[in-house]
Amino acid sequence: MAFAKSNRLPVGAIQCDNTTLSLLKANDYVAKSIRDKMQTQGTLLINITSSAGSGKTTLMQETARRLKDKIKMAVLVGDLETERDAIRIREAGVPSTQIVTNGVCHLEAQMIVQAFDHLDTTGIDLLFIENVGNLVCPAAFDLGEDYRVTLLASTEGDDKPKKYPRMFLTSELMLVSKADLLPYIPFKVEAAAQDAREVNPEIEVLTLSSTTGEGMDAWCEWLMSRVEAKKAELAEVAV
Ligand SMILES: Nc1nc2c(ncn2[C@@H]2O[C@H](COP(=O)(O)OP(=O)(O)OP(=O)(O)O)[C@@H](O)[C@H]2O)c(=O)[nH]1
Ligand SMILES: [Mg+2]
Repeated sequence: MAFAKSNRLPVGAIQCDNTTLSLLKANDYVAKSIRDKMQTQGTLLINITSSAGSGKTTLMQETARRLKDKIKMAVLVGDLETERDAIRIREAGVPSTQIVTNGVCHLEAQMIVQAFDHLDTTGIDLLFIENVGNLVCPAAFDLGEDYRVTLLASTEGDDKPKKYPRMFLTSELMLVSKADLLPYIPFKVEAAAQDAREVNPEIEVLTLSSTTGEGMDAWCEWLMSRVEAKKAELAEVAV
């Protein structure tokens, strides 16, 4: 019986994954190319995810103010519309390029590659990607990052890690943000941390406030130790 046209292969053809059938598989190939580029440059790449309004851009601004004189930092930031977040981050003193997704609810690896045409990452020690604000679809797309860091604001409720498990399963660090509001709302950090660890036993948890600066030193130390580790990897490869 003859095969359907879509299944016919010429004799001797190279067998490859049919990426046209799988968006996520295609995304993985592009993500690998980003990971390889960052590895070659010794750039630490961090994907920042959270619900809308959990404090990602404010955290980028405060992190920039603390680290911009110590290391070279840059931020790619995704939103459905407007350049507002990139403008805020540039005002904090680091290069930032806005990726406008025109309604797409997450960033994809191919969008990051396109953004590289507008942001030169050569010599950058720490590149952040601020993802589109939601805990659902950004979880599925690898952007070639070394670490995924998810903010959970105290105002969102401590029940979210179990309700949006994939995001917490794929994150290395959960940041409980807006800690300055904890005295006023019924959010239990330990309950959120326990749920996150039940989803992902490896996840680390830090609590911070970009407004008061509480926990910012521990966050910056977490970052700097990983920037140094990435540089050490590069030096090892060069030997
Ligand atoms: N009380 C308090 N408010 C904060 C803190 N961090 C951010 N905010 C406020 O929360 C609101 C949203 O902050 P953004 O940094 O814009 O949040 P975002 O996650 O970047 O938002 P999207 O990019 O739209 O998803 C702003 O009004 C901030 O001033 C914090 O640590 N404490
Ligand atoms: Mg933002």
